[in-house]
Amino acid sequence: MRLERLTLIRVAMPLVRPFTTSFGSQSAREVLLACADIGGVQGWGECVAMSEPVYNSEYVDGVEQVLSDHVVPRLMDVDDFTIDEVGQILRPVVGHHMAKATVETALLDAWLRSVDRSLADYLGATREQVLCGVSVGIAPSMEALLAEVDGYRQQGYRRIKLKIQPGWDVDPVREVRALIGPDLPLTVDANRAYDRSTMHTLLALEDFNLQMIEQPLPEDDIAGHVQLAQLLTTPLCLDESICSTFDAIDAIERGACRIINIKPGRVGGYLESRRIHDACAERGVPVWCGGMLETGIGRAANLALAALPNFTLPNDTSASERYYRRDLTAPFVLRDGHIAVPSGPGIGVEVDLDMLQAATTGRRNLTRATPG
Ligand code: NPQ
Ligand code: MG
Repeated sequence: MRLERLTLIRVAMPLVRPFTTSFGSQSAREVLLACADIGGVQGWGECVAMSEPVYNSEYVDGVEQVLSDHVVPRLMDVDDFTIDEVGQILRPVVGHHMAKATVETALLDAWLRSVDRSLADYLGATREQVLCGVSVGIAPSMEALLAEVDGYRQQGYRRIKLKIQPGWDVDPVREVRALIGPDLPLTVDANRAYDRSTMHTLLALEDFNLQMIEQPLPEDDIAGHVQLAQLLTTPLCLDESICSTFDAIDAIERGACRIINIKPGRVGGYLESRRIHDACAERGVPVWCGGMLETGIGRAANLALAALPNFTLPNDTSASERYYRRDLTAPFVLRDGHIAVPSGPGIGVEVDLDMLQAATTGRRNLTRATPG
């Protein structure tokens, strides 16, 4: 393929309700989209970076700059390349996984559309629908939390994940476990909010039959996760700590986690995500697909990935209505705790161009003639 033009589009997407975690509260998402044109076929990629570098070091303005000044020019310098060569072409650009994933996915979507093949089929999917969980933010009160969780339980979600932080951990877990009963899977996600001096609080969570504790300590404190894992029977899951297959294998072999959350944007794309999936399968470590409040464009691609065999735990691939009143694609709907995997060519969804236009706050064309 040959990248003729890449259009960057910014859209503002208000959330149905504020989403609060240990690193802040969001009431809207600023989403950067990439539309790649290869031989007249268009492909879409969604950037999962936030407006501020509070989930990880990447943020929307920074992604746009590294794409226009460093990533896209390198791809436009190559007259013909395959999707497998994109990673190699971009290797000189260190880091910036969310930026690279955005472009690689847009190219992957365009190429698969041009050969009339679905992303699910290309990645090696073995399911036609995936198991869905839901992520529940830190609430203004216990009543508000229980009401929100009860709503998701009635909608049929197959796992409840609670955001926790010091001071909002044991009580919400106890109350929610009492509400949902002993059988519905329950997990917690700290988003790195604890450290070596506060991690012992988490021992109190052992009484509530949690399926996992996600990212309790800072992303670079692997040794701390090893220590904590030895104190707990509840499995640890890593999210922010895993940015590559190397990170995944290292964390598993050191005993820092027994479950891995795969987010394509965090690891540099769907090809690296498949490599992490395979490395975990070889080591008997289950994976699940994490979410970054994607619109239907990113959600469609995540559903294809979550259809791979070793994605055996409920995924943060929630229904569109969990986050958005109106999505950029036809809405993804939860049916009996599952969402169907798109089967059309590429990511398998069409972008609602009217909704896109209405939500667009900025647009930029990157072409071969005038790179960046
Ligand atoms: C996680 N995702 O698993 C992340 C955290 C997160 C579904 O919990 C805007 C964009 C707001 C991405 C808030 C979920 C976000 C965000 C939280 C990601 O750690
Ligand atoms: Mg997480």
